[in-house]
Amino acid sequence: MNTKNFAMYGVFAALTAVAPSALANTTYASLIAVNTDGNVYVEELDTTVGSSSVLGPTTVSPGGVTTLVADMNNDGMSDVVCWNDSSVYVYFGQVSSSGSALFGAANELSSGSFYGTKANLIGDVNGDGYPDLVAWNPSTVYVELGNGTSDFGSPVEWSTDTFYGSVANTVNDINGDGYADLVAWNGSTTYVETSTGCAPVFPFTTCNGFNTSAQWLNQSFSGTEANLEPRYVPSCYDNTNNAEGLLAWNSSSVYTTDANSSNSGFVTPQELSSGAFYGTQANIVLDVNQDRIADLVAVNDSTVYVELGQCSDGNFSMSGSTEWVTDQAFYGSVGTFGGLTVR
Ligand SMILES: [Ca+2]
Ligand SMILES: [Ca+2]
Ligand SMILES: [Ca+2]
Ligand SMILES: [Ca+2]
Repeated sequence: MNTKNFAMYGVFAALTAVAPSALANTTYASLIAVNTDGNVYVEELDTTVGSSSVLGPTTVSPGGVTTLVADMNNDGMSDVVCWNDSSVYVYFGQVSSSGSALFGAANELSSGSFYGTKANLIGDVNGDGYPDLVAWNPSTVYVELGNGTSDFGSPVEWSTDTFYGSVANTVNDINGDGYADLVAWNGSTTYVETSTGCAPVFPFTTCNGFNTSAQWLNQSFSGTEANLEPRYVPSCYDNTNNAEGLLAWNSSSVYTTDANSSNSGFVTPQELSSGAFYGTQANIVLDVNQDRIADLVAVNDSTVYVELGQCSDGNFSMSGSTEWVTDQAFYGSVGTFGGLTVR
């Protein structure tokens, strides 16, 4: 998982190498607040405790089905994805300077009926580097493969199994093969459908899309505050696999689990953080201080608390809770998301 994080920083390095003018730009770990009136604000977090900068608004049309934040075109800046039942729009993040918009004009990624009744998610299921749209129904999962910029084409059925979780449904690369997988969270069991990376052609003669489901964890694992499958879970640099893990956030504990060494199940969950620590508005995994170690961010109405991930002699721990932003009302009525912005 940290390999991907290193790769992310590698991309920034490459960009600055070929575009000297970009040296003036700074990347921020940011909170992105989307409101029902369409106004999107960005709060750029300082890498050390202190004041933060609130920018915006830029106006979008929030999705009738869901609104998400992801980097759809792989330029290192988060984009806002607004998902409706018959259209999906992206507003690409752009380098902002004083007076310029944080996000560009609406760009239609998908047209026609396309959404799931269980979950609507973004993940790179075919491993080409471009995030894809995943519409999850109780007994079908449809995918529109991303190309970064324009119309994603028609939805393709990647799974025809009855498969979903009663607590949460997420998509990320669980077994570290580069293809994002489906994870169904039930609270006392967790099941996975791994991706083959191959888009099936009806009637599934070419490949399976997602493999049939397998139980990966047979014990209680879910959070009352958030059930996340972050791009990377807090860990030290010497992770031996690239798989991404699960994070269950409760009001007074945060647990994580990760794929076992054979990538066939989850290891016994470990407690990352104990004691009361959660946000009433959002609970986010983000690298706030940009040391390539994931941190926990708890967003309240007017405060932001952070627990920094830290490594010592290969052992991982969380710092205590720190009030990172004080007396700054910042959250979105549609949602508050973590991301990267560039200014
Ligand atoms: Ca982007
Ligand atoms: Ca893809
Ligand atoms: Ca995978
Ligand atoms: Ca960090």
